[in-house]
Amino acid sequence: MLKLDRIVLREIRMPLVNFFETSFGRTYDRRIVLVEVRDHDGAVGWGEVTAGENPFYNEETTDTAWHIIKQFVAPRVLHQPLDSAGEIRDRTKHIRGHNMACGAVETASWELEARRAGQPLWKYLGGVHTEIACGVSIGIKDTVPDLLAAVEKEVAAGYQRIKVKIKPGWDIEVIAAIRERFPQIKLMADANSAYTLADIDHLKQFDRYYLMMIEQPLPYYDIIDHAKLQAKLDTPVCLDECIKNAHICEQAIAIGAGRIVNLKLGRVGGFAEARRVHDICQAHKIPVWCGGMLESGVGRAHNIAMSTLANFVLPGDVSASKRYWKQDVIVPPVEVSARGTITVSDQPGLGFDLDHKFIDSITVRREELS
Ligand code: OSB
Ligand code: MG
Repeated sequence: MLKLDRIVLREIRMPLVNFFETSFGRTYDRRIVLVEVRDHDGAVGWGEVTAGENPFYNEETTDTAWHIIKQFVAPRVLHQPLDSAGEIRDRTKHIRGHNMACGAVETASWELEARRAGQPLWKYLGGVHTEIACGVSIGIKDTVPDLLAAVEKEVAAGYQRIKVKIKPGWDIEVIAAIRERFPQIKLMADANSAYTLADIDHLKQFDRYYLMMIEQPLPYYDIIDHAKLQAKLDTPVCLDECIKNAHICEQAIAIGAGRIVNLKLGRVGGFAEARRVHDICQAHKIPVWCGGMLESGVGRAHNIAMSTLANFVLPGDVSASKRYWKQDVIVPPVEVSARGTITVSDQPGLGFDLDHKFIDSITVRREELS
């Protein structure tokens, strides 16, 4: 039984240590909504809205998430007897889109339940891996030498796989330059929907560089063109933006739209749906890995927990706090070993302590919903 009697929304501001650029733009500062849920016994759980500041990755933003949670999610989950956090996705299903807003309340509620059960969240979710493999996502840089230096630094730090962002004009030559310098590394490219099927001959050139995969080359609303592209490419296609739920995932697999799935907790609306996507992929022998959305420590801790599920078999975009933040909102920050792994914590819930004083100091807006 789960009965929530309060949701606290906080917007925090966190400057990134380095700007992060994708095919849809550059980010310097994050505006993140943290969600704290409390049940009628006073147990607490924390979640993070993984939406960006602008509606460029998907339709959501920091501000739309605040609005959706306050006006539509909170009234559907507060003071209602729920079997468990696993029911929240269904309770908010009638909200079209806005999975990240719904997911923040859902993941916070799972964290609350895990704490109440005295279990680490990863165990509570059914996770099996106790050490997870980490890669990094490197944004578009001003110059190729800047990018090569960034790759060099992350390889030296021990990260197991390097992902670079690409877009038209920053693609084949860039990958060729990385391959020339680093012939052995596990390398992949993420286009964030910057191409269309008309670019098929251009994209074919990636096959020369034995990439692990190319991520979301085509539009965010498409799976059919991805299937046409995959049929022509040797490089495996990995789907990110278009996998919004288990149903679409099943259809994408059925038509051969890709061979790998980047699973993002917020994009699918929380842990319950993420586990369904995970299970479908596992049943079809499609490997999954955990994507990132430049999360603060709260979202990062949730990503670590999710990555312990059995079919997370490829290195994820879950990396050390210090790559993003001078100071993180959790203690200790997320740290990555010299062999590019994160060892899970045995502490109940998130597995990290929240730095409440620091969170208060960077909070620009706070609202209690009850
Ligand atoms: O497509 O995976 C993506 C960041 C913001 C929006 C979309 C994406 C990303 C990343 C960053 O690749 C992953 C991370 O380091 O958090
Ligand atoms: Mg992506």
